[in-house]
Amino acid sequence: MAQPDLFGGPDLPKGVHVLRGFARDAAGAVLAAAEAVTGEAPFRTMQVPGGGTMSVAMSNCGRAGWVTDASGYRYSESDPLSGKPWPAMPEVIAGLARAAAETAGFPGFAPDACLINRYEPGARMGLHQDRDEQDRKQPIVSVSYGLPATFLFGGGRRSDPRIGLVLEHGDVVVWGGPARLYYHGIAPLKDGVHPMLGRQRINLTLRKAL
Ligand code: MD3
Ligand code: FE
Repeated sequence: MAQPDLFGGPDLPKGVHVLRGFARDAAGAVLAAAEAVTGEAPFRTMQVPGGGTMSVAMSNCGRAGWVTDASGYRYSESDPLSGKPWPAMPEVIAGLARAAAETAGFPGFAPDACLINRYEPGARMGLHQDRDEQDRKQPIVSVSYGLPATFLFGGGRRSDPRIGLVLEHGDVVVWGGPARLYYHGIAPLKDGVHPMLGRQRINLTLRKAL
Protein backbone atom coordinates (compact mmCIF):
# COMPACT_ATOMS: atom_id res chain seq x y z
CA MET A 1 0.00 0.00 0.00
CA ALA A 2 1.15 3.52 -0.74
CA GLN A 3 0.41 4.78 2.75
CA PRO A 4 -0.27 2.97 5.98
CA ASP A 5 -3.87 2.67 7.14
CA LEU A 6 -4.83 4.87 10.06
CA PHE A 7 -5.82 1.76 12.03
CA GLY A 8 -5.31 -1.25 9.87
CA GLY A 9 -5.27 -4.14 12.29
CA PRO A 10 -3.01 -7.07 11.59
CA ASP A 11 -5.36 -9.53 9.84
CA LEU A 12 -6.96 -7.56 7.04
CA PRO A 13 -6.55 -8.94 3.56
CA LYS A 14 -4.52 -6.96 1.05
CA GLY A 15 -6.55 -4.16 -0.48
CA VAL A 16 -8.82 -3.57 2.54
CA HIS A 17 -8.13 -0.20 4.14
CA VAL A 18 -10.10 0.60 7.29
CA LEU A 19 -10.01 4.32 8.10
CA ARG A 20 -11.53 4.45 11.58
CA GLY A 21 -13.37 7.71 12.22
CA PHE A 22 -12.25 9.26 8.93
CA ALA A 23 -15.76 10.62 8.19
CA ARG A 24 -16.74 11.50 11.75
CA ASP A 25 -16.14 15.25 11.63
CA ALA A 26 -17.97 15.49 8.31
CA ALA A 27 -21.05 13.63 9.61
CA GLY A 28 -23.30 16.68 9.93
CA ALA A 29 -22.55 17.98 6.44
CA VAL A 30 -22.59 14.57 4.75
CA LEU A 31 -25.84 13.47 6.38
CA ALA A 32 -27.51 16.79 5.56
CA ALA A 33 -26.44 16.33 1.93
CA ALA A 34 -27.73 12.75 1.95
CA GLU A 35 -31.05 13.98 3.35
CA ALA A 36 -31.33 16.49 0.53
CA VAL A 37 -30.81 13.59 -1.90
CA THR A 38 -33.45 11.38 -0.29
CA GLY A 39 -35.85 14.32 -0.29
CA GLU A 40 -35.67 14.15 -4.11
CA ALA A 41 -35.15 10.40 -4.55
CA PRO A 42 -36.76 8.75 -1.52
CA PHE A 43 -35.52 5.58 0.16
CA ARG A 44 -37.28 2.50 -1.18
CA THR A 45 -36.90 -1.25 -0.83
CA MET A 46 -36.17 -2.95 -4.13
CA GLN A 47 -37.13 -6.33 -5.57
CA VAL A 48 -34.46 -8.91 -6.32
CA PRO A 49 -34.57 -11.23 -9.34
CA GLY A 50 -35.32 -14.27 -7.20
CA GLY A 51 -38.65 -12.76 -6.15
CA GLY A 52 -37.79 -11.35 -2.71
CA THR A 53 -37.50 -7.80 -1.44
CA MET A 54 -34.33 -6.38 0.08
CA SER A 55 -34.55 -5.42 3.75
CA VAL A 56 -32.18 -2.50 3.18
CA ALA A 57 -33.88 0.66 1.84
CA MET A 58 -31.90 2.42 -0.89
CA SER A 59 -31.50 5.62 -2.84
CA ASN A 60 -28.74 6.98 -5.09
CA CYS A 61 -27.05 10.14 -6.21
CA GLY A 62 -24.57 10.81 -8.98
CA ARG A 63 -24.77 10.07 -12.68
CA ALA A 64 -25.54 6.39 -12.16
CA GLY A 65 -27.60 4.65 -9.51
CA TRP A 66 -27.58 0.98 -8.56
CA VAL A 67 -31.02 -0.59 -8.93
CA THR A 68 -32.53 -4.03 -8.81
CA ASP A 69 -35.93 -5.34 -9.85
CA ALA A 70 -37.41 -8.62 -11.00
CA SER A 71 -35.32 -8.50 -14.18
CA GLY A 72 -31.94 -8.07 -12.46
CA TYR A 73 -29.25 -5.76 -11.05
CA ARG A 74 -27.85 -2.86 -13.03
CA TYR A 75 -26.84 0.80 -13.01
CA SER A 76 -29.47 3.23 -14.23
CA GLU A 77 -29.01 6.91 -15.08
CA SER A 78 -32.56 7.63 -13.97
CA ASP A 79 -34.58 6.89 -10.86
CA PRO A 80 -37.18 4.25 -11.78
CA LEU A 81 -39.62 5.83 -9.30
CA SER A 82 -39.64 9.25 -10.96
CA GLY A 83 -38.13 8.63 -14.39
CA LYS A 84 -35.82 11.59 -13.70
CA PRO A 85 -32.01 11.61 -13.41
CA TRP A 86 -30.71 10.84 -9.91
CA PRO A 87 -29.83 13.91 -7.82
CA ALA A 88 -26.30 15.17 -8.45
CA MET A 89 -23.63 13.87 -6.11
CA PRO A 90 -23.06 16.53 -3.42
CA GLU A 91 -19.48 17.78 -3.45
CA VAL A 92 -19.10 17.12 0.27
CA ILE A 93 -19.74 13.41 -0.41
CA ALA A 94 -17.57 13.15 -3.54
CA GLY A 95 -14.76 15.04 -1.81
CA LEU A 96 -14.84 12.79 1.25
CA ALA A 97 -14.63 9.70 -0.96
CA ARG A 98 -11.78 11.15 -2.99
CA ALA A 99 -9.83 12.01 0.18
CA ALA A 100 -10.40 8.54 1.67
CA ALA A 101 -9.32 6.81 -1.53
CA GLU A 102 -6.21 8.96 -1.71
CA THR A 103 -5.34 8.13 1.91
CA ALA A 104 -5.61 4.44 1.02
CA GLY A 105 -3.32 4.82 -1.98
CA PHE A 106 -5.83 5.44 -4.78
CA PRO A 107 -5.36 9.06 -5.89
CA GLY A 108 -7.76 10.53 -8.45
CA PHE A 109 -10.82 8.48 -7.49
CA ALA A 110 -13.79 10.04 -9.30
CA PRO A 111 -16.99 8.26 -8.27
CA ASP A 112 -20.03 8.60 -10.52
CA ALA A 113 -22.36 6.54 -8.33
CA CYS A 114 -23.26 6.84 -4.66
CA LEU A 115 -25.61 4.23 -3.27
CA ILE A 116 -27.23 5.26 -0.01
CA ASN A 117 -28.25 2.27 2.10
CA ARG A 118 -30.54 2.60 5.12
CA TYR A 119 -30.58 -0.26 7.65
CA GLU A 120 -33.20 -0.43 10.34
CA PRO A 121 -32.99 -3.03 13.10
CA GLY A 122 -33.08 -6.51 11.55
CA ALA A 123 -32.09 -5.34 8.06
CA ARG A 124 -29.24 -7.28 6.51
CA MET A 125 -27.37 -7.72 3.27
CA GLY A 126 -26.62 -11.24 2.13
CA LEU A 127 -23.22 -12.37 0.96
CA HIS A 128 -22.50 -11.03 -2.54
CA GLN A 129 -19.85 -9.61 -4.83
CA ASP A 130 -19.99 -6.12 -6.38
CA ARG A 131 -19.61 -6.89 -10.07
CA ASP A 132 -21.97 -4.52 -11.83
CA GLU A 133 -19.27 -1.89 -12.40
CA GLN A 134 -17.31 -1.60 -15.65
CA ASP A 135 -13.82 -0.88 -14.33
CA ARG A 136 -12.99 -3.21 -11.48
CA LYS A 137 -9.57 -1.61 -11.04
CA GLN A 138 -11.30 1.36 -9.40
CA PRO A 139 -11.68 1.00 -5.63
CA ILE A 140 -14.96 1.18 -3.73
CA VAL A 141 -15.30 3.56 -0.79
CA SER A 142 -17.88 2.89 1.91
CA VAL A 143 -18.85 5.33 4.67
CA SER A 144 -20.83 4.22 7.72
CA TYR A 145 -22.97 6.35 10.04
CA GLY A 146 -25.34 5.64 12.87
CA LEU A 147 -25.70 2.27 14.58
CA PRO A 148 -22.75 -0.12 14.38
CA ALA A 149 -23.00 -3.07 12.00
CA THR A 150 -21.08 -6.29 11.63
CA PHE A 151 -19.58 -6.43 8.19
CA LEU A 152 -18.64 -9.91 7.00
CA PHE A 153 -16.16 -10.53 4.28
CA GLY A 154 -14.56 -13.56 2.77
CA GLY A 155 -12.45 -14.02 -0.31
CA GLY A 156 -12.87 -14.50 -4.01
CA ARG A 157 -15.05 -17.57 -3.58
CA ARG A 158 -18.39 -17.77 -1.81
CA SER A 159 -17.11 -20.68 0.27
CA ASP A 160 -14.00 -18.85 1.54
CA PRO A 161 -13.83 -18.33 5.33
CA ARG A 162 -15.28 -15.05 6.52
CA ILE A 163 -13.95 -12.36 8.84
CA GLY A 164 -16.26 -10.07 10.82
CA LEU A 165 -15.51 -6.37 11.23
CA VAL A 166 -17.65 -3.96 13.23
CA LEU A 167 -18.20 -0.71 11.34
CA GLU A 168 -19.13 2.27 13.45
CA HIS A 169 -20.27 5.85 12.98
CA GLY A 170 -17.68 7.69 10.91
CA ASP A 171 -15.72 4.66 9.75
CA VAL A 172 -14.63 4.54 6.12
CA VAL A 173 -13.41 1.46 4.28
CA VAL A 174 -11.62 1.52 0.95
CA TRP A 175 -11.70 -1.74 -1.01
CA GLY A 176 -9.17 -2.01 -3.77
CA GLY A 177 -6.92 -4.48 -5.51
CA PRO A 178 -7.84 -8.10 -4.87
CA ALA A 179 -10.36 -7.16 -2.16
CA ARG A 180 -12.48 -5.32 -4.71
CA LEU A 181 -14.14 -8.59 -5.72
CA TYR A 182 -14.34 -10.29 -2.34
CA TYR A 183 -17.63 -11.67 -1.13
CA HIS A 184 -19.15 -9.53 1.61
CA GLY A 185 -22.37 -8.82 3.47
CA ILE A 186 -23.89 -7.20 6.56
CA ALA A 187 -25.27 -9.21 9.50
CA PRO A 188 -28.79 -8.30 10.71
CA LEU A 189 -28.61 -4.88 12.35
CA LYS A 190 -28.90 -5.00 16.12
CA ASP A 191 -31.41 -2.65 17.65
CA GLY A 192 -30.11 0.42 19.42
CA VAL A 193 -30.32 4.19 19.44
CA HIS A 194 -27.59 6.31 17.92
CA PRO A 195 -27.36 9.87 19.28
CA MET A 196 -27.31 11.41 15.80
CA LEU A 197 -29.36 8.96 13.71
CA GLY A 198 -31.61 7.09 16.14
CA ARG A 199 -32.52 3.51 15.30
CA GLN A 200 -30.75 3.19 11.97
CA ARG A 201 -27.50 2.84 10.11
CA ILE A 202 -26.77 4.82 6.96
CA ASN A 203 -24.09 3.55 4.59
CA LEU A 204 -22.82 5.41 1.56
CA THR A 205 -21.08 3.25 -1.02
CA LEU A 206 -19.21 5.20 -3.69
CA ARG A 207 -18.16 3.68 -6.96
CA LYS A 208 -16.96 4.43 -10.44
CA ALA A 209 -19.74 2.50 -12.17
CA LEU A 210 -19.80 3.68 -15.81
C1 MD3 B 1 -16.09 -5.27 -0.12
N1 MD3 B 1 -23.00 -2.45 1.18
O1 MD3 B 1 -24.02 -1.79 -1.20
S1 MD3 B 1 -20.36 -1.38 2.35
C2 MD3 B 1 -23.28 -2.80 -1.17
O2 MD3 B 1 -22.70 -1.61 4.50
C3 MD3 B 1 -22.72 -3.23 0.12
O3 MD3 B 1 -24.30 -1.32 3.14
C4 MD3 B 1 -22.63 -2.82 2.51
O4 MD3 B 1 -22.08 -4.22 0.18
C5 MD3 B 1 -23.24 -1.83 3.45
O5 MD3 B 1 -22.95 -3.44 -2.18
C6 MD3 B 1 -21.19 -2.88 2.67
C7 MD3 B 1 -18.78 -2.03 2.21
C8 MD3 B 1 -18.40 -2.65 0.92
C9 MD3 B 1 -18.84 -2.19 -0.29
C10 MD3 B 1 -18.35 -2.76 -1.45
C11 MD3 B 1 -17.43 -3.79 -1.40
C12 MD3 B 1 -17.52 -3.67 0.96
C13 MD3 B 1 -17.02 -4.26 -0.18
C14 MD3 B 1 -16.88 -4.38 -2.55
C15 MD3 B 1 -15.95 -5.37 -2.47
C16 MD3 B 1 -15.56 -5.84 -1.25
FE1 FE C 1 -21.54 -4.88 -1.83
